[in-house]
Amino acid sequence: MKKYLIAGNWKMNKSIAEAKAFAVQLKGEYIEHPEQLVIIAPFTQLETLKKELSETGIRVGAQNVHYEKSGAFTGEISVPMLKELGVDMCVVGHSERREYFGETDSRVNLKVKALINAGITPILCVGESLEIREAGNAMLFVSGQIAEDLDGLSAAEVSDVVIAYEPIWAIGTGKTASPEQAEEMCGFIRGMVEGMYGAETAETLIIQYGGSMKPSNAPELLAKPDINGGLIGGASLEVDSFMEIAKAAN
Ligand code: 3PY
Repeated sequence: MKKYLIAGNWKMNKSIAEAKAFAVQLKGEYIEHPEQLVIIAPFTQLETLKKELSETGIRVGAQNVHYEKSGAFTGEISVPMLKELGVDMCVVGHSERREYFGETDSRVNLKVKALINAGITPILCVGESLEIREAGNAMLFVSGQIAEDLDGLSAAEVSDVVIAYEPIWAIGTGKTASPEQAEEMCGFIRGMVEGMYGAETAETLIIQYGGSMKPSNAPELLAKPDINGGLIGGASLEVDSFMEIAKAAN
């Protein structure tokens, strides 16, 4: 059976009360595969969401982490701090962090390693800008990101990583990659992982598409063989649209 992971990336949205209300409403839904769902929330909401969703099988993730365990890093949150809250997953290398906060591939690599060592699943985001795509270099660029971001990891460790392909030109622009464009890149990523880590790792790897996924385009995207789910921005903020996308994954 094809594996799916439907992740709602809330970005910098919602109060604690709003997060709780979302979780309460979500718990009222009939969810066939709760293990396929994860809410990626701001740090302030993680404890509430973990508590509210504890009996449901729905997982909770963070949007960023520091790779050092502790120290003089004002404003940062470490892997053990996430672990203490029972956080299951953590996004790393989202294009917004790369663009606005100077996140480099070498830092992404350190974060991926620190998360894997602690048993938290990294959702590693990669993706090209419009300029790079139009120059015909999208695959070259994405393969460079993946090679650096996964540098030094064993096949077993890579099996614990989720990769999210998020073309930058489809984030917050309302534009979505066509199902064919998304499948082409996700298939390319799987092929690359096969070349680096073997067929078994590549076959079981969860590769998500992200970038303006919504109820209207999710069924076609999620039907593609190499797309195992979505990293969903705006459409994950409401239970109804999040659930519509989740249902398209079955
Ligand atoms: C988007 O869909 O806008 C995202 O960036 C999801 O991570």
